Amino acid sequence: MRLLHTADWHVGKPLRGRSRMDEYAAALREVADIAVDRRVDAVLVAGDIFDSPAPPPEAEKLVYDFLARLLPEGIAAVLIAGNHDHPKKLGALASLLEGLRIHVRAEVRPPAQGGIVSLASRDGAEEARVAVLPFVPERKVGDACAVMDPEHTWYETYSERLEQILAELVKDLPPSTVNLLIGHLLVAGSLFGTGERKLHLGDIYGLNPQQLPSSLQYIGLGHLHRPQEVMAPSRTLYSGSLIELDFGEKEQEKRVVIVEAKPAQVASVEEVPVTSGRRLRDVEGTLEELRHMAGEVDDAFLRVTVKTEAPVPGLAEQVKELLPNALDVTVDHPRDEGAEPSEEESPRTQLEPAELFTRYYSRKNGAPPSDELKKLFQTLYDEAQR
Ligand SMILES: [Mn+2]
Repeated sequence: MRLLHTADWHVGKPLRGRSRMDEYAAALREVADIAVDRRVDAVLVAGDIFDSPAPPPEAEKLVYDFLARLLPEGIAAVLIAGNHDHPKKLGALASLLEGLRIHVRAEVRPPAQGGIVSLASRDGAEEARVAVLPFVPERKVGDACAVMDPEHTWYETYSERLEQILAELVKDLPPSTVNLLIGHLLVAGSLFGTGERKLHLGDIYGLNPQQLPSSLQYIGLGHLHRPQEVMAPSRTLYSGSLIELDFGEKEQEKRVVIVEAKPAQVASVEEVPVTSGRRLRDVEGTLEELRHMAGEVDDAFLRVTVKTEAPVPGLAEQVKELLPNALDVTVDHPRDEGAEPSEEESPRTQLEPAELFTRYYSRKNGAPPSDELKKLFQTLYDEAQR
């Protein structure tokens, strides 16, 4: 069996007010192309299909168009709900889609009632069983614990419950089929963001890798947006998200996982890059340096720090004109912290408001206000006094 594992599409999520629908459309086309080119038997989507419980119609259209593209190719699909998906909404079309070999699983179910999805390969010669673990809300376990246990045991109880659910799901899988799991959950020891920081159980509601089933050919996870392999008894990967969804994901290469699996063997995996999303970048420099950079940032969304010796009115606006994809502009200039006279020398209560304003402005911006600004302050102050 050949499968394509993807997750965390978050279709519809804007970035600082900018729509990214064209990027989601392009990325989903790219994934469908990969599925068709590689002749996979099924696409597995491990949760967070939509970004919001009430996704915009454009987002729904992109997802259903993606699924429609698989139909004539004979590619099946299994989709589970993540914490961002509304389980009832995602599940609304489930029985209709089931007949099209599109298996939507929005809530946890026992094996015989949808918890295990049986898939035949395109040629009908092979069979896979996919155990599904949609996101289990922390509070569902937490509420029950809250009445009896101290809070630190909640994490433990959550992981124990998930371990029990998983064991129950996979216990009767036959050794003659390709056995897989897709789940939307956190695994301790995984990396998140762009650094080397790892998640630890006790800080998160999740599982230790050893609590995942050990008898499967492959486990495809969703929830963490950074693609990575998890050191677990069965071969386990987070596919990561499709595009860099926010600046916490900058510099992450996005991808999907092609899984090649045979019964009773560890699956082999190949990670295929997905490059449709725009890059997210932090850039820094003087206005002059940024001007030179303008040609080489392509269409990346930018977080800009502009360096200046002293405050320049309208600097952020100038940067945004220069770099239209700057979503965030921070002005950075040296501040003279020691400039403020001590309280003893001149208690604030003895100073004129205009003088207080001048000191405040100087401390905040590293330079005194212009005469024009001082005059404006005085005018406003006088008006307010009337
Ligand atoms: Mn997610």
